[in-house]
Amino acid sequence: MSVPSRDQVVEILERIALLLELRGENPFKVRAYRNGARALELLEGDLPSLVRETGLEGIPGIGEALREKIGTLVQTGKLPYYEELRAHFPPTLFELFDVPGLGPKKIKALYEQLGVASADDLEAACRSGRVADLEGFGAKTQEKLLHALDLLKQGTGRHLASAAATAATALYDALRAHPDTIRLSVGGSTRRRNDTVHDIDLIVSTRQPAEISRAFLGHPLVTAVLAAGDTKSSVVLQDGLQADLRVVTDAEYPFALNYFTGSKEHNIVLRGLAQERGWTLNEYRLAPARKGAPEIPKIREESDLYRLFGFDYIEPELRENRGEFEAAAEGRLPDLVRLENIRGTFHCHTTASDGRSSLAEMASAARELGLQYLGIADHSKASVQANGLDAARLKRQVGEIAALNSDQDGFRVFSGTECDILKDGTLDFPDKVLKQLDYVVASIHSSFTMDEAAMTKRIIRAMTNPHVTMLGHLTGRLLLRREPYAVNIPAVLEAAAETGTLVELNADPHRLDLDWRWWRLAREKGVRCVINPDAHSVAGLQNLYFGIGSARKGWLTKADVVNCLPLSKITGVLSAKREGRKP
Ligand code: DGT
Ligand code: CA
Ligand code: ZN
Repeated sequence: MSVPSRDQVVEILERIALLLELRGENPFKVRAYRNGARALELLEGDLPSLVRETGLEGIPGIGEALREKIGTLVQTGKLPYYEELRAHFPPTLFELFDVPGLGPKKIKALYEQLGVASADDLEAACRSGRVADLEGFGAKTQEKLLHALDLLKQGTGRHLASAAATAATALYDALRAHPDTIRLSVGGSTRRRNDTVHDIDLIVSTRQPAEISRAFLGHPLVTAVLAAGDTKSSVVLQDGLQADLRVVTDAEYPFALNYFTGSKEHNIVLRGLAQERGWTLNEYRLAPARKGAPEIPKIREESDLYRLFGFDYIEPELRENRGEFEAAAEGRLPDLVRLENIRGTFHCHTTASDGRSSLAEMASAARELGLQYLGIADHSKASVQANGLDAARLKRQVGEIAALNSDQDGFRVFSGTECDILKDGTLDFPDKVLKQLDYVVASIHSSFTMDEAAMTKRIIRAMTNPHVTMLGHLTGRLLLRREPYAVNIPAVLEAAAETGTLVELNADPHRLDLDWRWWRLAREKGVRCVINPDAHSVAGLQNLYFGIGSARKGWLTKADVVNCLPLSKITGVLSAKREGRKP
């Protein structure tokens, strides 16, 4: 059984509310589900343990009927009440939930007044202009919806790395525990730590292929079987992710692992090198292709394969045919940064703005993770939608942080802000406010549609402020949802190097911004990276894992990432720009 995450339970409650509304049920009942969803979002602690220990008793906003349903969901992974309710509607209706800008109210209007029950219906209705005529919509909304649908289509079948990682880990753990598994690995784009994933690949070696395949097909995450065989099985998981399992003998394993890790471009180069020597390389073996071909030594591991061709071991993240072979041949592959190297992090939110965990909770969670420092950067006042802090509230927070630090030893909380960059490139706080902080993250949260020259100028102007320590999520992209805004990235990197501004690798799996492809250029220009989780809760600190994946894909080492520095060294980095030094 797989335990649904809190977000999934919240989403199901939202869906129940909408379905009840569409069925014309009692508005109080509808509201009970919506309120329940809100209450659950705000609840602190781990949901399954809360259910186990308290049965969710006595929580405002969650009545008895809801308690029971949430309990069933959390304990069994299923809710018959919801399944039954859902059966009354076209299954495509839920596609509308994935369209950015559509909430339950708008979905109800579209469904009831225009009969829109799928993403395709919505597109047709927008194209015919009927959506604009609906009350509460208008031409502008219609246009935005069309654009959102377009983005969704491009992303069809792709999933965030975080969704893939969760599912891949569950499948991996189940197969790892199987007595017939010899060797096992996740492969494909998940192993290469790409930011989005089409499907999950798993590679296993065994003497009992039928047993292993049966275990895979029977996994509770599996909702449909696309193919079932002794060498390859394909399934669809909850959330629509697809997963492929390749079952091989242990002798074949290093070849299968290497092939199904990819990338395709990387594989093609290796296969070409094999051909040059008179061998053929495929997913099962390396074999002589002609008489008199050189003898092939025993290959037990992937590293043996690389060594055979004169390469150092190439980490999966680098296997994109972007120079890794040349570097591996010359012994100059970077020693990639690892999660354990991170000593602290910046750009975290608390309940003071739009976070869900308090300052004290964030600090103790960071400590528990073994970090030496944590930077708090709540939103500034221009981000009204995120309950941004004004100067007075910020000042109070600085006081709270000072008090918190007074009884910590060896751990420090830094006071910062995620300060909005206004339209003209000035900052949302005057220098006299920024000066009181340990550091400043400057980010764009408004006026996304400027042209490239104006946007570039805006960002560069913000970086010339000596108090701006780091630039937050440089392009503003939301993976699979929102394109980056138009900005000249090399020019911004140039200015970052010149002004001594750090550039964030925002580790939120929705962002992973700046994209991994830019970090080699950034490094060449002398820009230093800071990996930030943009955490909005204690759980959000785990985002660091995804940031590390992108940093590794970007060839970054521990020395390139400032938050690998210990507490004793990081303070000097934070104050460098203000003091006219390079960080
Ligand atoms: P994605 O799209 O996120 O699933 O990306 P991958 O890289 O996981 O791609 P996938 O699942 O289609 O295939 C897994 C690996 O198998 C891929 O990284 C390289 C290998 N592969 C797949 N098709 C080909 C091919 O036509 N030629 C070669 N040389 N390798 C292939
Ligand atoms: Ca794949
Ligand atoms: Zn932000």
